[in-house]
Amino acid sequence: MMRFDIITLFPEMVRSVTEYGVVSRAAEQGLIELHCINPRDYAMDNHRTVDDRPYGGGPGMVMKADVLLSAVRAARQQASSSKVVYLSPQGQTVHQDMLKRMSGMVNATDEAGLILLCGRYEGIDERVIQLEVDEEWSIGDYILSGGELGAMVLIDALTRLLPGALGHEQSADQDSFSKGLLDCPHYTRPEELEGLSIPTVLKSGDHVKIAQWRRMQALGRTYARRPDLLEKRELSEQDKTLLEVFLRQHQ
Ligand code: 9D3
Repeated sequence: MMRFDIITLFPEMVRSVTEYGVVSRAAEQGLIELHCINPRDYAMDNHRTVDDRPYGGGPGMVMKADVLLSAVRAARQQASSSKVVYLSPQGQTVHQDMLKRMSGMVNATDEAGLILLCGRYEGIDERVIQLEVDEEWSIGDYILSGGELGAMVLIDALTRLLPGALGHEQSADQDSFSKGLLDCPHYTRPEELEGLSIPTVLKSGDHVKIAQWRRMQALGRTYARRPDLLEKRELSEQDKTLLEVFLRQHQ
């Protein structure tokens, strides 16, 4: 079981990630557990204030340091073997391989989990990071309004990696990204759509040829669209030949 403790001012937003599809089924099966901690519940004043003005001035507000620290420590008490991950634009960009490493740890120990700290406003007091944050992660180079969508992305991507989360016919390491390549094209009925037919090999019934064709498409599309993914790996002789055939056919 993988446990997620999410520190957020918008718990209902984060919980909605468990309402659909793969993540919903995983939650029903008990493969994951979500616990939300709302910093507002740790605010001490009558107005339950969770933000304050930044020292040094400037626009925007900062999440109140003492309130957030109490919330993080409460989460740590409930989930003592979890790492605290702060979602922020300053973090290291999340990639599939770090998620695999993380899910591998959980699968091995069955007790690890994540405390996902979601910021709002301009961010959180730096001292909370110093005192309680183990890792700082970003989900990509674009600007979000807060950490919740980042936390939901992590919950979705990590849940898919847990044994039993995906249906029997699929598996996490059939996913194209875990092979480090983009996926091949997919087709279903009808056989002709507005004059467009399907590649004949897919109707040949020759499963070796079909697998070769799919591999060739994956290699060709990765070369054309994401050459950075190919530069990181060494292609086998067979993959090199398949890519050459693809490039000859597509010149
Ligand atoms: C426009 C505000 N910016 C001032 C220079 C800084 C800023 C503060 C807070 C930008 C974004 C945010 C909120 N973002 C997140 O909490 C966040 C995030 C993101 O924005 N991009 C990618 N990954 C993440 S994870 C959390």
